[in-house]
Amino acid sequence: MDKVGIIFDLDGVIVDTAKYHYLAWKKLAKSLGIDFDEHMNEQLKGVSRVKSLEKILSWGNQTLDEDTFKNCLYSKNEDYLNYIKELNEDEILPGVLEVLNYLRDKGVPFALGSASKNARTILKATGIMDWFEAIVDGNDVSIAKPDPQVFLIAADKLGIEPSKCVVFEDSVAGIQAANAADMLSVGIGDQEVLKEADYIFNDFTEIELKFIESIILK
Ligand code: B16
Ligand code: MG
Repeated sequence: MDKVGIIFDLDGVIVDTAKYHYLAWKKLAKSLGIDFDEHMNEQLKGVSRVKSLEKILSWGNQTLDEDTFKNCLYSKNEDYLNYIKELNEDEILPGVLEVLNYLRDKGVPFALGSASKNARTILKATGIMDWFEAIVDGNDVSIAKPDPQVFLIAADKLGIEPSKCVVFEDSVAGIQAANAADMLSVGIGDQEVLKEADYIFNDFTEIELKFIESIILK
């Protein structure tokens, strides 16, 4: 049997930082006079910072000059960093540590595959950075999800064939990226939103260890 590798998305999968991205984007959109709701936010999950701002501007039929665009990115990130400045291990989502500990016990390697340029800050703050065999984040990729690049680099760093990797994701773009990488996709969140995933759970507390066992033995 070939070895299996697991790749975890970060925001919305390991930690509930997706809500802070939402609040920071909402504030920025408001400052530009653009309405922004949770349905729009769903389309930004897993999407890079630059692409997210481009989408918000297109929804508001607006364009910005280069400097203002950069200032908006900066101020959104400052707000986001402000929200996460007191982040600690208590914000790891329920059920996640049980799964990570199980994988560690079984010697199954796992990697991070996140679009966020703040991923390392978050992993450090939550104390689980060293648990990951490989970390691939927004600083390492040139093409954002739904392109499979982030997960393919993670598989390569783990030294495991893409078809033997399993991805846990909360975003539509991330599920599409995992599917495009020929990986098994596990959606964490709403059934309707993540319908392209191979398996879907509301959250990690719904995932039984026998499911994890079944995917690592596949
Ligand atoms: P940053 P993930 C993604 O992280 C978020 O889902 C998305 O909302 C965010 O815009 C993107 O990271 C970039 O984040 O501004 O911190 O670089 O879900 O792929 O872990
Ligand atoms: Mg995510």
